[in-house]
Amino acid sequence: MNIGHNVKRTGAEVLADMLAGYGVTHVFMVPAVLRRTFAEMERRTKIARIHCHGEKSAAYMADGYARASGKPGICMAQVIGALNIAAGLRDAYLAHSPVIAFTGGRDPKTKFRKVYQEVDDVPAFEPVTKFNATIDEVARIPDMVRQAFRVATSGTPGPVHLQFRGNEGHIDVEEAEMEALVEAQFAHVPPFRPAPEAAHVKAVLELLQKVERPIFVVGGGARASGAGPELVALADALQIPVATSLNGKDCIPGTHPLSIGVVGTYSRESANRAVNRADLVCFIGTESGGMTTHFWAVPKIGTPAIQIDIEPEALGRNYPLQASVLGDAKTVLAAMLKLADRASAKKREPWIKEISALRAEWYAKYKSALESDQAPIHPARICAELTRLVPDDGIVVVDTGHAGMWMGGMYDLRVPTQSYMRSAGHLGWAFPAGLGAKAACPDRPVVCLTGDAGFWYHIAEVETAVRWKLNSITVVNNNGGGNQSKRGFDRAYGGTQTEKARELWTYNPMNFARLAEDMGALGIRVERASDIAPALKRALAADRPVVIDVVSDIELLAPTAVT
Ligand SMILES: Cc1ncc(C[n+]2csc(CCOP(=O)(O)OP(=O)(O)O)c2C)c(N)n1
Ligand SMILES: [Mg+2]
Repeated sequence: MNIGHNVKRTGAEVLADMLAGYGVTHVFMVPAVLRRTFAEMERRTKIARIHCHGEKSAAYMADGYARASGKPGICMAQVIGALNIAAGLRDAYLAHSPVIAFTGGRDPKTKFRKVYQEVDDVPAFEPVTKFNATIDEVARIPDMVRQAFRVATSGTPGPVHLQFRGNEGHIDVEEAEMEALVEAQFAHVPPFRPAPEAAHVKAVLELLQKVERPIFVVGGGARASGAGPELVALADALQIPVATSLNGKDCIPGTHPLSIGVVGTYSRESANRAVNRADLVCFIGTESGGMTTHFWAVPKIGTPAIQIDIEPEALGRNYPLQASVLGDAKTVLAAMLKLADRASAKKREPWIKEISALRAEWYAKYKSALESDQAPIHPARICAELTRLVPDDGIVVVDTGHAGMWMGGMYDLRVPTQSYMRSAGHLGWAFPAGLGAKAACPDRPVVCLTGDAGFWYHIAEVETAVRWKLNSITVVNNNGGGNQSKRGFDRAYGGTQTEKARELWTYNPMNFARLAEDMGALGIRVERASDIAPALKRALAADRPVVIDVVSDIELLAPTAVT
């Protein structure tokens, strides 16, 4: 595929030109890898080379960049950092985020001779990538990099790993007859919008229109497709309520009367109740995995189901289906909307009344928590303040554990222009991912919510944020420990854990505002609930990265899923 022009170019020149050609604005890395490429980037491109404090956070930044922009995020490490990068790809893999990792790797001339720092890293990338390959000849850079972008973005998106020959990937200094090739279509998700079969659209629509209590369960596939507007239009037209997975939360604002919340394990009670009362569940762009279905209890296996997905293997994986549609979510929903029989909505009036009641019940049940002015602060109040104050173009980035539970359940997006991204399971993901999101979308406010245990993981990246003016706002729900572990240790001790057991999940008290200030960020310590709003307003107006350290109640546990 490489077209020779009798002009030799180095791998570094070609790689730098290709990345720029694909619209890459930032790469995230720890040296030393592809050094010549970095020199060429400086000479030939405007790409920012974000030098991080660890390869895992570099991978998380690339992931946040990708999820915020839909463009592949690039991270890099030399051979000794390769497994740190692999560890960081796991969340991107679970969340179907198009991250491309470049690492240095073994040279055939010296392998098996105990070369400094080397092990065979390639197998470790196998379970966390869609495509895991080596570049052993410099002339292969153009076609392999094109393939990396193609795989990362197409179908169900996901991570790709390319290992460049040489401890530091220094194959890039070699020359070959080759040119930089760019396929702009694969510079973003989705590169294709496969149209559905008309008969399948009709079948699914007929089933939805016939029943009285249908519900949409919408996931990250709909998010990647940008299907939110079509989803909301179809829900409105047919009067079908919408629950989302955590990954699909920003497909519909929480303020919409048909939005019933996040369903599954880290969920909102009203969503689980609604899904379990439905007479037909329509999965859209969701794997119907354990987290979204609370381990297949919501809905119960056997509930009539239909499914829309871009990946044929996903259709029917966990629930036997009455009908299914293969295609891009946005395209499929637009096709359904065109054919929708609005008159069929009438029979769902009682169902929609029930949905409204479930919504109202939920807000009434948690009103006191959402409005609590207790000290130490109630985490639900943090969520409510964020609902109120995240700007209309804000990107909210949320860690896992209790952060994911509180925000998944208690935070509402107010308008369709807000975005929501969450860790797919890794504690510590959110803060660096928020920096990546800010790199990708410098004009949008980025507000991250993390627990203190989550923040500790990559706290050094505050310095990176300051150095690169990645002015995100990080709200730390600081309760002095990883209190999601509290329930688990109570169980392990057969009821109530010993006082000594707290050493397993608590830390020394810490003032993160002060630490952040020392690294050059704006640090704001908040000890009273009424001070959260002024702190957020100040943060939104600041021209520095901000850490808001909210002192919260270690005894408060997020509500668990109902079935
Ligand atoms: C990489 C990784 N290791 C361990 C865990 C398990 N885990 C989930 S939540 C949690 C503690 C969370 O503590 P913190 O971030 O302070 O939030 P809190 O529960 O205190 O609100 C741990 C250790 C995980 N999710 N990811
Ligand atoms: Mg904590």
